[in-house]
Amino acid sequence: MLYPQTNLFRQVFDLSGFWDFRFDPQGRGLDEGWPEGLGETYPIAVPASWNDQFADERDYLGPAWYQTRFDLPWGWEQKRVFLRFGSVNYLAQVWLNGVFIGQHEGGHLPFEFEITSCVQREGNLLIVRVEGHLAPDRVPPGNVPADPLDAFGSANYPPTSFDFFPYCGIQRPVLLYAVPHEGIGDITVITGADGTVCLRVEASGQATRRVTLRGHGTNLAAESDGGEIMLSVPQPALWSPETPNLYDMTVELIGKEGVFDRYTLPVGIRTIEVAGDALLLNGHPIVLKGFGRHEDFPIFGRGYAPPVLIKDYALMKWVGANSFRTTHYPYSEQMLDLADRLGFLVIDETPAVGLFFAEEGLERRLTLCRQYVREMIARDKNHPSVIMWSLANEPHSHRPAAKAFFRDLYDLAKSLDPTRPVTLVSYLGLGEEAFEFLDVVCLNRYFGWYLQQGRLDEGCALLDAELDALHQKYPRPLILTEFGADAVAGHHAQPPEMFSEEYQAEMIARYIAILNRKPFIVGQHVWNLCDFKTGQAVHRVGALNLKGVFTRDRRPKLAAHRLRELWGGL
Ligand code: GCB
Repeated sequence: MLYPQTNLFRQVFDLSGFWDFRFDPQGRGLDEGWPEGLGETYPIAVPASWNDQFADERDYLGPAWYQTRFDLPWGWEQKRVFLRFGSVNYLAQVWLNGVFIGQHEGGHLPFEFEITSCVQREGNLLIVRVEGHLAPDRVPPGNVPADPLDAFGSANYPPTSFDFFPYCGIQRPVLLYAVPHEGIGDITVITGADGTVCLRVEASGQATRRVTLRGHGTNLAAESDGGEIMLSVPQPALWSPETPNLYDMTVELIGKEGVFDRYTLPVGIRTIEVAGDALLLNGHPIVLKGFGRHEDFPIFGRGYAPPVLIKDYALMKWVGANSFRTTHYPYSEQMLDLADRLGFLVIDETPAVGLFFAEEGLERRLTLCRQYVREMIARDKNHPSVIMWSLANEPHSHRPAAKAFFRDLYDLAKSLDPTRPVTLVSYLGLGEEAFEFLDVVCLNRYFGWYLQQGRLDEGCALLDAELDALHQKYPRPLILTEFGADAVAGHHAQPPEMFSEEYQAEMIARYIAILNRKPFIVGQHVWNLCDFKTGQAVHRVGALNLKGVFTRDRRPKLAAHRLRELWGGL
């Protein structure tokens, strides 16, 4: 799926701004004809979650309705016109000029509708109904009934099956874009460390495909009438965190009258593979140092907030990190563009967090997970920064159905992208049977926090032993994808005790010392880069998870300084 762009043949128009908004707690909108106009409304900023924009309604999860009007830019009558949503959480239903044009389930991934036949030159009325209820047969699930098999159920409020606030609304940009009637549909780029760049271009219409690749002293071109196109870059400037070299690639379609469509994208030449216990980037072992994170900021909620992205990269670089996981859903496309430019290694994760495997709703959850795997890979396959797909975070895999569920998703991911390792992130450890076929073992651990509370010696000894046991059972690279402790900024204790900055810093440093001793550990991701908003629960003071090494407004705690020493950000 290509991100819309503007050039001689294509054009993008961003509908971000203040839209009209209306809550619909009684669910009257459909009966009262709101698809044709909302009547009385209040202004709302788009994109941004709705929850923190008003004085009340923080916990209201929908339905709610959005409305905006637009005219077509000049010259678009000759084009195909699409409407594209970057992310709407959770269920979106869309009407244009009173006509229902489609719906999409699941946040954090883009969807689009062709509107060529129903868009007017002037006075278009766009209406979006959004609904974010938590339900056991949605992914991620919510309102999950207690399960006697694994003592799991939703206990917090709102009743999520995950530990972050279920922000709702239009959270990423809504774009209107125009492309030629015949043109480039999709591009897939696969690179080799020897400098081969292999391209698949999907296009409609009779055309020659011309590809040019420029940068780092190279200026190559190739043409083809279909099928794959191969380029070979002599002495390639490979992409890596230390040298995030990108080439400019341009794909053009040429017909009888000349060029009639063009698309440009940055290309990083690199390989990623698992070999024995190692994770190899361009044939060399790498160790991921970084974080789990959240798209989370006061007032914006989970809304796209460009300065926060820049700040978070600056903080990660300051600490010496080279990597992050898109916990627990795919991040904005802009975040990945920046990862390509700035040299970060990304584990890209689907929104499948907190899955459970009771019979009821299972088929539906699997269907949704398949959809997310497809949509994520279609969106992110061309980013050199993305080095691994994560199918899920902390599934409650106690029932036998879990293994077949993940086998299905693993095979799907591999069939769509045979070039990247596929994993899932587990808290079960030895009991996670999907590790039998996954390429990399990813584990979250909080010994010395949720267990062995206040007893770091005991916790660290357990961690040490478990990592070895896990590696013996599943001999492949292992990443500790989460570890950390809550710390109230400004709370200090000597000797360290839980919730003090000292305890958090010491726990993280002691974990890292253990990880550094084990050659099969190829990654250490601290939970979390920043404090973030959660639902209400006794263990979430102020409805915040305080495991950030930075506060929610991005100020360092002691642990950030300690990490900087350990990871060489100094
Ligand atoms: C986990 C989850 C993460 C939570 C974290 C915690 O294992 O993957 O979503 O926020 O623990 O702090 O409890």
